[in-house]
Amino acid sequence: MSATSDDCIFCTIVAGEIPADVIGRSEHAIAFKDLNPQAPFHALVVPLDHHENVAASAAADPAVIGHLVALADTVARESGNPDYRLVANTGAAVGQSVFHTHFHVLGGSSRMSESL
Ligand code: DGP
Repeated sequence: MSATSDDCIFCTIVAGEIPADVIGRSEHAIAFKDLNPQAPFHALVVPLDHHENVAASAAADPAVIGHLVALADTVARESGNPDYRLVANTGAAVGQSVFHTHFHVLGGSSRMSESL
């Protein structure tokens, strides 16, 4: 377990070292718009602490998953998307490209969302 990872793009966003379109924060997590949106509303919710995927975060601190879901629900509702999908890719073979735990929050057309 480590709080941050030097070569992790989401750790640099959490640290404020590179810009992101931040739409929500909590004590444990941050939410920002995905750089490459796959749905009309596409945000990422990311824990402040670095782990490589949701399972690793859950193993280290099960409560963090609840914090992520709560923030996802808040930003989805605040953006006018009370109906949404959460996607957590786990492993490169299914498309995970950033190895810092995150949920995709997808609102709007479900057809577009299926590309994830
Ligand atoms: P995944 O493939 O599940 O690991 O999703 C990673 C997502 O992260 C992908 O949809 C693109 C997004 N992403 C990658 N780099 C950045 C970045 O620097 N800023 C933002 N806002 N999103 C990023």
